[in-house]
Amino acid sequence: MSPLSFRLVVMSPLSFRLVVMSWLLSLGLSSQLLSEMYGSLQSPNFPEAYPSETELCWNISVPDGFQIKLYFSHFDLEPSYLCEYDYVKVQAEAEVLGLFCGKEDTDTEVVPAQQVISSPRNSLSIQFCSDFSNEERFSGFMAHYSAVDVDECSERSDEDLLCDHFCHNYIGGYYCSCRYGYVLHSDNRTCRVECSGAVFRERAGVLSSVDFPGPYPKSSDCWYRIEVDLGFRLRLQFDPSFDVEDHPDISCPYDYVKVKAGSSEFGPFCGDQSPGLIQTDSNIVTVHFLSDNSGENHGWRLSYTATGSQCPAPEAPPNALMTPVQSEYSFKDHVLFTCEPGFRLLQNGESLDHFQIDCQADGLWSSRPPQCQKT
Ligand SMILES: [Ca+2]
Ligand SMILES: [Ca+2]
Ligand SMILES: [Ca+2]
Repeated sequence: MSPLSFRLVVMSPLSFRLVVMSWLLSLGLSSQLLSEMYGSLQSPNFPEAYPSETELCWNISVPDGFQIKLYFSHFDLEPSYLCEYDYVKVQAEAEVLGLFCGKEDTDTEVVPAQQVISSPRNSLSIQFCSDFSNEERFSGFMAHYSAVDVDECSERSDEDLLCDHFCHNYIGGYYCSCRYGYVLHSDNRTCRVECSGAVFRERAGVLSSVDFPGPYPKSSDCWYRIEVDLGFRLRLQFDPSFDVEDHPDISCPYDYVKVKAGSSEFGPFCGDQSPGLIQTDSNIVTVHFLSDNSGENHGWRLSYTATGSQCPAPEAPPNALMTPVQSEYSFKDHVLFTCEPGFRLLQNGESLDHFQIDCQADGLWSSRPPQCQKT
């Protein structure tokens, strides 16, 4: 066990396990684990000549959020065609970052010289191999490594890890934040909105996805309720401009709009085809809009109107005057009857100046028209 490994033993149970593992490995594979934030490694007997028939491996592992920078302060190995005799190989996750031998660069040999080798992630392995001879007494190598912070905000390699709005780098990690009005989702990267709870009570109105026609927020679950007086029926008209993330084969697996009216359901809707006009039989409609954690789509907008039940056009009895005269009458419309001069108005045997009937929620008039009798 090397002095470096021995120092690790007192650190933590995890380090202890790793050291034991590396010690066991070293019995067969001569492999050593380096898990400090910085350190050095060297060929056996350095700065004396390295032994022949030797294979050694150093595995450097640092915490997530760091990468490893490695450089060689000394390098002197036997030169050979494509480094087939003695060599140092630097690898990260099965990718070879460097294969070195010799004392200086030639057509077929590469030395690390001044270059700093960076691991893509938080691990790096260095392998040293010597063949059966070292007659010229090459002195081997000395290398140093250090863990450096990964600036996740500027690297932006993995789209799934990107912050939706703002990214803040710190040493050993990063965090995301959101624009005003948005809240960070529990995935810690997408920004959602609080968009539920609104109740629309006017007889006509407009509702849309948040920020329409800008891209709608991710990871959001929005419930909109339209509620008008009993007897009205809600009619929804979606704008032709409609853009909700879809899938070519599966029906709306990511984002969708659904409309619920009484026992009827419409949707789910997604894609770029507007749902158009939806006539419901209900005075209460719920619009549900769900978005997942990715995609940039422009969303939707709809305008709604409440129409009352239709009553049949009443017929004015002889010698009666009726106002207003319309082609259609619907819920909450009134009609007022009076009689021509020389006639009196009679309703249920009562003599009145005028008489009003109302179009009711069920599409029937509140009463029959009155009679006009000659005085
Ligand atoms: Ca050799
Ligand atoms: Ca960082
Ligand atoms: Ca989406």
